[in-house]
Amino acid sequence: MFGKKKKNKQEEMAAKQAAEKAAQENVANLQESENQSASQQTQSPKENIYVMPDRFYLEENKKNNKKIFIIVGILLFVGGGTLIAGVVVYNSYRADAPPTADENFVVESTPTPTPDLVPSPTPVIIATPTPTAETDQTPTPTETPSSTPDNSDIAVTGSVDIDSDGLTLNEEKIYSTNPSRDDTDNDGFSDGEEIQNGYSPIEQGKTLSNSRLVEEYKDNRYGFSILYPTRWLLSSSDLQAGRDIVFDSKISEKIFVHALETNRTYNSVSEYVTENYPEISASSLRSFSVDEYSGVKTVDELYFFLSIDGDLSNIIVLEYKPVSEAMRSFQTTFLMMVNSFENTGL
Ligand SMILES: [Ca+2]
Ligand SMILES: [Ca+2]
Repeated sequence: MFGKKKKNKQEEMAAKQAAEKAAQENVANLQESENQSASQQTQSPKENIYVMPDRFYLEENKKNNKKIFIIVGILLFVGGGTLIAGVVVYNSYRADAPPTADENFVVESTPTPTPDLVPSPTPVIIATPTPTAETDQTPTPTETPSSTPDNSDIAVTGSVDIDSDGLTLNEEKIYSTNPSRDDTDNDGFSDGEEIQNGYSPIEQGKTLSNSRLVEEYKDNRYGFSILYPTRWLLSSSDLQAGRDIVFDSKISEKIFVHALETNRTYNSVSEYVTENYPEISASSLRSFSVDEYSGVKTVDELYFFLSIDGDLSNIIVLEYKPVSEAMRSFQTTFLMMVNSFENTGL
């Protein structure tokens, strides 16, 4: 009997323990379920936040897309409009500029001048050396004025004596005589005769030295004087042993007076000439004298060699250089100058 009771007690205890265990398990289950529900509760608000904004965002994006689309459309419309307007204006300008000609040729023709213009600087650079060549040539022109300008044509054409009075046209000009009248002052002597012998051909009974037609050159170093046309140019240059006086007609013909100091003794003027002027033959020399001077002249009357009283330490040479020996403009004038040659004394 007691065993049975014990057994029942044990069974009751076991049942109690089982019940307690079950209760604990329930509590644990409850807690677990509570935790789960709590976790579910904490997750659920997040889920709501994410889900709802997504829709909103989508709608907003749609709205933004719409806006962008409209703006782009407006921009395209405005841009396209201006582009079309620009094309229209450009075409109108192009239509105004070239008439009906092919535009392709017009466009091609415009670049062609540009290559032409590009080489043009190169000639300019080439042209710069040309001035230097001109400056190199400048001495040549400066030489021309120093000597008489070439009027040889005038000298030749003016060497004609139309009225046969002994004066050429060039001489009639410098003495103001009538080129078609042989005796301008009507005194019975021809114009050339009067000039050669020292008389004025335009005023009766007047000597040349008293007229305005000639000037007198006086040389105090060598003691002589000579007349020459007033319209001529006079220049002189000193030599190492002498002096050169140049009478320039300004039309390529000149008359020289060479006053020379001889450095050796000569027996005669002819000897001096043959030794110092090899181009002059002794047979062409003729004796000549004027005032106190005596000497020789060449037959063609281009040279006169003079000295005073056989004193051969000084010799005066009168020389005429015409453009051509056949056509001389101032032969009578040269003879006038020779005849006017005078010893003025030292
Ligand atoms: Ca004449
Ligand atoms: Ca006369």
